[in-house]
Amino acid sequence: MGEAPSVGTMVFILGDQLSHSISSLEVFDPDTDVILMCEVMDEATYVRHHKKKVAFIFSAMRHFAQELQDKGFRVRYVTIDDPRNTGSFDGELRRAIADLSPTRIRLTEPGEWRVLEIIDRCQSSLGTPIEVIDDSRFICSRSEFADWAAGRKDLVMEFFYREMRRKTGLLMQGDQPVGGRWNFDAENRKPARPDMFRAERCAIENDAITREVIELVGKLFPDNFGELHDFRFAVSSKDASLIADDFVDVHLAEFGATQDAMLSGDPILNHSLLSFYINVGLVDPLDVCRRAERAYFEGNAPLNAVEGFIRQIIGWREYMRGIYWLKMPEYGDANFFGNTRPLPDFYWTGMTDMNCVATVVGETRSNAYAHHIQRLMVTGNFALIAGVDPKQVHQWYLEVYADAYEWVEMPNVIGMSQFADGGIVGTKPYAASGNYISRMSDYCDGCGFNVKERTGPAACPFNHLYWDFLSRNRSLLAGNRRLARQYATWDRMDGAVRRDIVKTAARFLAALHGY
Ligand code: FAD
Ligand code: DLZ
Ligand code: SF4
Repeated sequence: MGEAPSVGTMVFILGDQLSHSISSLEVFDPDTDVILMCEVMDEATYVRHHKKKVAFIFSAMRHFAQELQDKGFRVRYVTIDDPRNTGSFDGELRRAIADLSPTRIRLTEPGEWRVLEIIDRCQSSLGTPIEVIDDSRFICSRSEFADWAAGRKDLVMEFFYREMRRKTGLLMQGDQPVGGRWNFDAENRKPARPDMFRAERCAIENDAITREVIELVGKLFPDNFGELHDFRFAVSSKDASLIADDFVDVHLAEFGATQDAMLSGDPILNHSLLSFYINVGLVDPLDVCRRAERAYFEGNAPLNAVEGFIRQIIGWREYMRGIYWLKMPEYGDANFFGNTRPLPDFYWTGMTDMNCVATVVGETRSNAYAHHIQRLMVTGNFALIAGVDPKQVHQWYLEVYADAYEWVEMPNVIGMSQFADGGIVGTKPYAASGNYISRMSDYCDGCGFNVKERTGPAACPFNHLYWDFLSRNRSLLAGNRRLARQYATWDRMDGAVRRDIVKTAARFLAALHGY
């Protein structure tokens, strides 16, 4: 990486901007321009990320830098263990400016508010102009989302999704949805069965770069949550594309039917495992949607699966980003229920008799992954009905999942899962009793609690906490028409039973750290 004394534009590429088509590189001139990439302690420690998450990002960054160099681009790559590394984005920008004297800096807008603030501060302090440009990997720009949201009373995802279908033309016949309906979710709620179809996943071998990074992360972050062994992430766009192909060819057909199921010993089922790669830029979201659409038109996957998959990406994913940028920075402080309970220790240790929670935390520790329903209806649901401080819940999700970046994690946690935004993302809280988990999984079979009981020490905690949650938050939720049936059921219950439920929940919560 020989360095000439002065350059034209210095393109700053962040760890989640690993796309060859990233907008900051669109007008790159290999003769005069240089790329800056840096592994910095500030990013690696602003939360205590899962070890696999850090290893994945560093290895993917190093592979991307290598690919850029192979194209003949000049790259200044600063490793985390470089003794000259200042440990921060602004420090590395400052050092690179001192060494290279670029005339300007260009970068694609950062995904997170926090990083944009760092860049904004650099604008005034560095003395070199910084050009921040839109991230064209998203289908809907921040300003387009703001226009869509302007003047709307409710920001319902389903309507936004229809706009994205029209904009992309995905699964459209003229201006009508293929199959006559926009949404086939009703067909996507099949429970877990041990004999359900789950094909082998394609395996990725770690190369020398990845092995070196794994060792380094083990040394630098020994106390972070999570295990490093059995690291099987793709770290290049080539390998990530193989995973995308394998998903579309082999697993997509069953994706819809098993989307909400949970099964002991199988954390993946037919999920795509693509969020890591899409979020750092190794897989293009629109491209994988077009591949999925092709599978439908070629008769290789049913419409419910393909529509469901495409909706997650052009609907939910884009919508979450839009909400994040629309509502930040206040969004991070949202706490509709005023919850203050600390996050129980078992979110880290997995030491709880609740088999569902222990399973999901254990898989999260091993894989830095859990699928959507595990995140929403097990760990998220428990935190919600137990009244945990949403900020602590948010921080946990940001730390433990390898696909977690604040712009997508926060609206999923603060909004969808914890209803802390009071109903911007969701129309009602995703609170559920043990009955839901029992229906959708096999977790209850191996549990120390009884899912059929609502009161007493053996009762499934999700049962009494669910009713207790509704009861203690009645003044905030009673006006929600989607909860009218639940409140009517609560009111019909015998008074003694209701008192018993509240008492069982209080006892459980008082001893929470012992479970
Ligand atoms: P699949 O089930 O195969 O879905 C396909 C793709 O759709 C995903 O790869 C992802 O890109 C997209 N997608 C699906 N659901 C969502 C959603 N709700 N929001 C945004 N994109 C979605 N997703 C993240 O990428 N990062 C997070 O930090 C994150 N935190 C979450 C926290 C909670 C509490 C909840 C309920 C969901 C969270 N999600 C997050 C959304 C979703 O759970 C993950 O995207 C998904 O589990 C990733 O696994 P997959 O690639 O196998 O997804
Ligand atoms: C998440 C992360 C980590 C752990 N480390 C780095 C890093 O060392 N260098 C870098 O450029 N990016 C890293 N990232 C990703 C950034 O935090 C990411 O760009 C922001 O979260 C913005 O979305
Ligand atoms: Fe979870 Fe309750 Fe089932 Fe146990 S009985 S696995 S706590 S839902």
